[in-house]
Amino acid sequence: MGQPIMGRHQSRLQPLRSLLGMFLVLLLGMLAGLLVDGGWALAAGQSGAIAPPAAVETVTLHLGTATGNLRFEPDQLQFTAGQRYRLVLDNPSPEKHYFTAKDFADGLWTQKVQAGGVEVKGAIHELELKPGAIAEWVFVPERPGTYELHCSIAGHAEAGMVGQLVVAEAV
Ligand SMILES: [Cu+2]
Repeated sequence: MGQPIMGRHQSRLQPLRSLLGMFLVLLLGMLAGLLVDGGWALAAGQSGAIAPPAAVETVTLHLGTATGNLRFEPDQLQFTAGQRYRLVLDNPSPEKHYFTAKDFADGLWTQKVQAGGVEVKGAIHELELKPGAIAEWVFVPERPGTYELHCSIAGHAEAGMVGQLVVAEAV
């Protein structure tokens, strides 16, 4: 009596298992899709060259604060030469600010800058961010050193809107 019942149970479980398997495959596919949309596509750049997702490190910098403080948060960023970065700049403050770091920008290779649906390519020395703006800058620092960063709006650097960008030697 017992054997046929077990057999029936097994055959009922079989389709369930393959359904579970399909779900797993779907989930994995979705995760892979997310990875491609997130890091991989950004790393691919204009040439279409595919770089592995791990090659891009995201760093976030706030220009000003929501309460109107004139400072960068954080006020020091660390990079390593030869590593690809996606620097996400945003302005949570009620006024316009600049990311100005000419020497830093001279010593790197910019892949692209993206903001407000517009993608800019080529050399970048300064970025202006209006209140609420977000920009993404993908680049590779090439020259180790310590570089100064400031906001070039009159009075802002003097009020403390300065920072340091440190590029360490390639490992
Ligand atoms: Cu400013």
